[in-house]
Amino acid sequence: MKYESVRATDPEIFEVIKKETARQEYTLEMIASENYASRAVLETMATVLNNKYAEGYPGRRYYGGCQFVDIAENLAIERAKELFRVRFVNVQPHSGSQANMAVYFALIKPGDTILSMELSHGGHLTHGHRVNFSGKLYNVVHYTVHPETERIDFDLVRKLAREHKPAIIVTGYSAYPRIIEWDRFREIADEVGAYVMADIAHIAGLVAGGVHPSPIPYVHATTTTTHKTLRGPRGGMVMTDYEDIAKKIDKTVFPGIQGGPLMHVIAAKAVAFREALTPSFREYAQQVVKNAKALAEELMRQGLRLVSGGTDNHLILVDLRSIGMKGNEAERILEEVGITVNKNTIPFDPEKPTVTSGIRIGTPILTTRGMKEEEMRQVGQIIAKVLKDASEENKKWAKGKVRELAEAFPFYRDLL
Ligand code: DSN
Repeated sequence: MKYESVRATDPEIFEVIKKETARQEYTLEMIASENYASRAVLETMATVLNNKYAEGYPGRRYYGGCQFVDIAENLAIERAKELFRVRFVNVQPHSGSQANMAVYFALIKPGDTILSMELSHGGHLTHGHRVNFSGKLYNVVHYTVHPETERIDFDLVRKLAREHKPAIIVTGYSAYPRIIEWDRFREIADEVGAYVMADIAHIAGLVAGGVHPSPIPYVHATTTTTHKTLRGPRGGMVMTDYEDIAKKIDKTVFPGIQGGPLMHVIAAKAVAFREALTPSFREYAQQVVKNAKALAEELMRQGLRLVSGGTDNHLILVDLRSIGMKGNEAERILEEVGITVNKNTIPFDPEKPTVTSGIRIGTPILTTRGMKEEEMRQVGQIIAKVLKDASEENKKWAKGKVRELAEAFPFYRDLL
């Protein structure tokens, strides 16, 4: 039996762990921002490294006894540098939001203008949404995708940049299925004297694996989470090739916005980066994209319209108006049959964010489980069939097919 101590101390939480492990094992998780971390990453987080205070940076801490956690943080930094071919890395941000906060606080002042993608077109709350600190502290101007191509509207980005003279242009998205042309952002930023920040939280694993161009040579600062396509522990990171910016970011992360770093998580980041430096991770990243393309093709073959007509990365945005359905309804039906996705606004969505006209589907987890194009075609058929006709008979069939696929690709079975 796993987790004996939790069971003895807290049977209720033990039950939660057991049920969530079974849920992840026996359903098809297709939330584009999630992944299944390796056993080594999970084990590292459940260690005594959790106990250590280490405010400061390796060799410059405010506490004694940091000699071993210093090794862990230095390993995380050096591996991240190698993985992303970058000169300076801060591995302490607790999350992607804090990584983004660190860049804003380091580079721009309250009241300055941020030029970023509209949330409903694939942006992120921390890219200036009014309910987020970024929208409250800064003047925010949004660009969108082009209404016809549904790809970044660079003419609009240039026009808005010239008009509003932003202090920073933000790129990198949470629901954009296409390659991002970093050089075009830098060209516009240089024209108006702005910084460029790339938030690669979603595609970090694809960048590391060489299947999406890296923003590092083009932007002033790159932020990421470490748990999405990168497949590490839940956390954030900031990277830059500029020494002066790196110094400002270090001071902003600590003591500016955070206290003690999560040393167990930083050590797990080091483990994940070591895994990501292997040839098998490059194969994984390639397969994530191949799988997304195979799934996209099948969904389109079944008559579902995809935003921008397909995908270049790990995610697909389905425009459910093509089958007369709303995002919240589709999310519920798919969850009922064991496929987890999230409702998502599509560009120029007429529906509220709690309803939406779309769903976002990602392939990182199924690829981690070992599934390939053939399984993606089957998943596409299941999704299309139940969404087009959610009859009891179809749902029963879909549940059976989902269970069969999940059982054929075990991942956390021995933890049950
Ligand atoms: N929650 C993440 C996502 O799902 O894309 C973004 O923070």
